[in-house]
Amino acid sequence: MSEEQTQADSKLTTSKRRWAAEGKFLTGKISRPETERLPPGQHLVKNWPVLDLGQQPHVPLDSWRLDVRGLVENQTTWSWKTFQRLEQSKKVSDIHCVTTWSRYDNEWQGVATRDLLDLVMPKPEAHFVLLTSYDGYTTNVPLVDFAAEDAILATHWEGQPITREHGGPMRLVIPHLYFWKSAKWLNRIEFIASDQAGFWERNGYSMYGDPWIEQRYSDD
Ligand SMILES: Nc1nc2c(c(=O)[nH]1)N[C@H]1C(S)=C(S)[C@@H](COP(=O)(O)O)O[C@H]1N2
Ligand SMILES: [Mo]
Repeated sequence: MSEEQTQADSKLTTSKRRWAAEGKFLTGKISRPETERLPPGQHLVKNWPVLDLGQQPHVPLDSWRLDVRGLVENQTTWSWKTFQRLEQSKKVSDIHCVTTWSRYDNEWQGVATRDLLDLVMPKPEAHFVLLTSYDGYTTNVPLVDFAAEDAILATHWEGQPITREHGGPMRLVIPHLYFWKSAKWLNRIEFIASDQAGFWERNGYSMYGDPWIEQRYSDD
């Protein structure tokens, strides 16, 4: 059995595939971030649920790496030590999981994706980003969304190192898309010319994932 098949067999993964097939949670409403804070079909939580494929890799800091590859001027590998030397930013954002929970006012600290982009310099042909994590998870986003002003390669949440269950030592946060785009335990960022589906995107979920128009599933 492939690793992806093993991951895909967890109970939640099976349910999430079925929800995609049935269009579950779709309200047909549209709301706008300018006037409403909670996207359609979402409910607010105060705790922070853990969602993943069921394997939470332990990545010791001395073997942690971030590889940037593909269509960039400067392909780079950061170690934990060299990553800490990059400019540090703080961002506060709301997060929205496709399973319908949202959580407000999360304070993140780490490296703004824009600061990383300034260093690696995507080539003009680069239009999409494929993210790969230490648990084998993949997800895809357009480069412009990866480059959003509040997107961050986060090492801290509410002033504390991000715990292993939430994607530590480092995870991506792209708050304006459904949270499955925010890869935990991020290991590799590849810049590509045309869009390539990641794990959930091959399992019934949207290539883009805009919570404000309930873009949950593949054909929405
Ligand atoms: N590496 C990795 N990243 C992942 C996932 C995963 O299974 N593996 N799950 C995604 C999903 S579906 C969600 S909702 C969020 C959950 O993050 P949390 O567990 O910190 O709430 O992580 C996303 N990033
Ligand atoms: Mo999710």
